[in-house]
Amino acid sequence: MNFHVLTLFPEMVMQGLHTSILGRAVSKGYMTIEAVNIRDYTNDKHGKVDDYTYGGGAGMLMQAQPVYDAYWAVADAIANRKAAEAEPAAAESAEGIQERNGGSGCARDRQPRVVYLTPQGRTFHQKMAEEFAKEEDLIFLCGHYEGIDERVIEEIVTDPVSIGDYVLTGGELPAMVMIDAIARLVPGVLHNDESAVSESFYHDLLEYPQYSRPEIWHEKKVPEILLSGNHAKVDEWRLAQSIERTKKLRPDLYEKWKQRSESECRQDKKKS
Ligand code: 6GU
Repeated sequence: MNFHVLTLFPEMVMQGLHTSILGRAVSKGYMTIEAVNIRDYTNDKHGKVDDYTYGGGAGMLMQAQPVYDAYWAVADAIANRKAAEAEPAAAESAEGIQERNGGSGCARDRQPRVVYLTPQGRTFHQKMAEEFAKEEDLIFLCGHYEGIDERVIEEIVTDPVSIGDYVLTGGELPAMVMIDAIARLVPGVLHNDESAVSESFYHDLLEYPQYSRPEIWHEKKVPEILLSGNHAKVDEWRLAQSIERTKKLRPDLYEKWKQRSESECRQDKKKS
């Protein structure tokens, strides 16, 4: 998986995403993260990337030209890489792939998805993370100031996404949130293959409580069943805890889970 982030603050994205688990995943080669500075692509001789909005109003808007050119630098690099992978000998001649949207070359199968971080987008959730995790390349477009000129958004964005109903100062943090959620689903990124599926939101249930040493802490004892060594009983207890927690803390998720398990139960009955 290759993450490409178009931003005015590349160092923020790179620092945030190269620590801990994601840092390890990058150095082991399970994924790449590149932050492209939109400012590097402006045609303005003073490096300007924003201007006042037509019609007036507070704040500055990111202009279309630098965003568009930064996008095409990334999209062309991806297309060239794919052409080189498909036919190593043709890598040189693939350099001129400039026919945008189409052309006869088989290497250019499809434009990569472009996620625009905006409070106006669809709200991000686990199922979307699972869908995005199937892509080979993902481009994230981070706006700042009052946003980006609508015309370039219309031309390049495939997926407007929000991370919740509150307002942030820019798209960098939301992009980092999304990349974290998507990256942990990429094979190899997490050490224990199990944990990607067993944690909260898999099957709409929250995770059960967990305990480590010591057995007694602040006069609180670890539940006896977890010390029993009976794996079937432990699994049963954990599922019951997950259900109870979800019902109490996230009644909305609990209803979803209940509906789903009831309908699965009916289907199983039909089959037998
Ligand atoms: Cl994706 N961007 C901004 N600026 N604010 C947000 C958001 C995104 N999602 C929630 N609030």
